Amino acid sequence: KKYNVAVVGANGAVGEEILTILAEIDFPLNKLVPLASARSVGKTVEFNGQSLNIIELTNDVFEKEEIDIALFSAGGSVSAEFAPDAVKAGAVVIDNTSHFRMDENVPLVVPEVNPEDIAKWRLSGIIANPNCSTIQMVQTLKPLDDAYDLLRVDVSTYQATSGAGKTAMEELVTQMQAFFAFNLDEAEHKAFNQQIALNVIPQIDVFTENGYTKEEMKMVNETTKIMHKDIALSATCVRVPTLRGHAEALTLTFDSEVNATEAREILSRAPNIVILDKPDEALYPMPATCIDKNETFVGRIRNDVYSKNILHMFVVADNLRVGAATNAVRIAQKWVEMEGEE
Ligand code: 11C
Repeated sequence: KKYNVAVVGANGAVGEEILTILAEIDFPLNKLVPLASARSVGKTVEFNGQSLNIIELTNDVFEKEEIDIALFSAGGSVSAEFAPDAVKAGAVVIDNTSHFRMDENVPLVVPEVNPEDIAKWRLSGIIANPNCSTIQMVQTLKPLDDAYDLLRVDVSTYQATSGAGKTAMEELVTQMQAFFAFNLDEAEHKAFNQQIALNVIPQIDVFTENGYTKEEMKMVNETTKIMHKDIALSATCVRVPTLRGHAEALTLTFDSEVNATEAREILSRAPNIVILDKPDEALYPMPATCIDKNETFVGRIRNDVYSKNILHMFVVADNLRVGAATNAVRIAQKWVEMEGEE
């Protein structure tokens, strides 16, 4: 069978990546329908060497276009309004926003970690894609939890501007240009509430009552849901002046003794993980080397100096791909596989 696939937010930072990945892989596609708001009608998107006209996102477009799979990445309020229309039209929705993630009738899936949860899609017609910083982390946690029983995660992130969309990337570039024109002090900031050029901002999203930001609490709550386990987790999420690629420093506490060499071995066999860990050759993961890649890169794996049950490591992935588009497309591929078996 071949499928009619809609991409909602097709000209956004994640939407464009979804189109690129669908063209790169052998997805059983009958037609691709790029959808966006009325503002984008008249624009085109590139798909597989062709220019496709953007079609307006309306309540009845999913039915009209006979959509089987709808990939949403146009913001939570757009998903809230239009995902039910797609479901009503018979499509499975794979939603990249945070809107439905913690809904108990919506599976939250990272295919390398909990692919079996995709089978619950019929409860609501929706499968949620986790937050970018959660995805690369749980891909790394899962094989280590299986081996050593993970108790606690302490994570600090170094998140790229593209996590906040195209305009946020532009804001960094514009501020750097202002710096070279000697007027950075006068440069505007809208996407971030502080200057991002030549700075780091220890705030992503708004603060909640407990002193953590929403981004930090997403990492806590989403990890528990995906891994089906109450792992103690504390996150400090930080925006850094890069364009693409989120980095994370992880401190992992296990119920048993761990050995960094053995952990490296285990991770090297894990799906879609690549080890870059030769410190004497200055080989470790960095945002600049993970752009456009569909794997998660892990390095600096080392034992704690004081406790035999603690490991430290550094994890980097392309937030627009692994953290969003690639994960969504991998969910779609698994869903197609499961549908084929029914
Ligand atoms: C960022 N992680 O880097 C955020 C963006 O819940 O899908 C992703 C927001 C989300 O700014």
